[in-house]
Amino acid sequence: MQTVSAPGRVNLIGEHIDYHLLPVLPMAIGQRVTVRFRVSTDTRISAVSLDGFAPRSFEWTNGIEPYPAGDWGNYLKAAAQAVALRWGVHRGIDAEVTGNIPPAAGLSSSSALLVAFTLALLRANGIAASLEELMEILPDGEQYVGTRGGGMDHASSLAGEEGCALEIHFDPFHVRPIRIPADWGFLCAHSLRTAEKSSAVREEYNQRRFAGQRALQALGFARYADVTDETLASRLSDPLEQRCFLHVVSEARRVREAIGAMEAGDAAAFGRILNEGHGSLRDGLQVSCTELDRLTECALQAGALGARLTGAGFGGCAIVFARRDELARVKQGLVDLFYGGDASHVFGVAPSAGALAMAAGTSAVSSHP
Ligand code: NG1
Repeated sequence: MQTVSAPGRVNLIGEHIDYHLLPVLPMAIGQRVTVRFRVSTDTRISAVSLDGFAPRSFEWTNGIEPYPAGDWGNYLKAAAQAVALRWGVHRGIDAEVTGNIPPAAGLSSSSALLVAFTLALLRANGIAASLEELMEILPDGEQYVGTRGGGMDHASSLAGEEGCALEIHFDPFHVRPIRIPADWGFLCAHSLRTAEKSSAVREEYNQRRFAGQRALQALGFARYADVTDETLASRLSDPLEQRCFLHVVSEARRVREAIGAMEAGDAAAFGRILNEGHGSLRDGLQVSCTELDRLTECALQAGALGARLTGAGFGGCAIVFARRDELARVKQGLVDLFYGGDASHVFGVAPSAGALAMAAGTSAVSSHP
């Protein structure tokens, strides 16, 4: 059996802007999806889940029909389809899949599955792929399951570095690890509302993306990268387009400011930027929910320097930021204020190595079948 694994991520700042090709600042986390596999003698791909999902098995062809929406097997098919489009159909695998990333929490469990399964298929067939090549196929691969998302999740899952956040640029693609000050700490806290991306939430997500795109066109720009003037929002007549535009342009500014604060070790400024980001997601883009709003308020009340929803929103997790020596106190405060004493929904997250670094030395995807 061979093994590959890919981490989830928390996005520190830069929400709902990766699909507009603007830079973002996530970090890969310790929680991961792991795929153990044997190479098949033919083109059949089979996977059992150790986490309770039904086994899936399908023929690897150039045009794979999806399972019904919401089926976990679609991420396996998305991986096979993405590899086939670029490298053709090869030998399948018999795989065992397991993970410890809370699902539907905004921590990219689905992208981690897509990344891990893609790496497994590549490794099974001795195909070496670079980060750049993988970034050409994976975000599109995700669209196989219906989300018109960006490339943040795949880039951080692949290229994360221990102890670092990852500044990710998409136009053109490149990444820059930024060391997180050693005395900074992060918690991930679940809002107790699941963010189910495969259902109605997917429509909401796509609607924000398209409204942001229409706003850009209405103002006569080709790329968000060319826009920094937030006051242009007032020229838009459609309220949704106006709110999306303002969020996107101000969030891009916050990413730049947050990187500056991180490099300067200015924890207070970093926390303020996270809080401002949550406000924009709540009031501007309107992708928060009452649970996430209350959770972030409780975190600040408990002594956090910053707290914001992370990921697509509509439920899922918040990222809570504090100095490391304050983290236990903040966690206890949250447990008391938000969770009524139950500590099982809040956990520490540490900046961890991505899938490529985990297989460092050689290449995650170039070992032999
Ligand atoms: P989640 O749903 O948290 O994995 C989604 C998108 C990201 C990004 C964020 C919002 C996918 C796979 N992921 O993340 O690209 O747009 O929402 O910032 O579509």
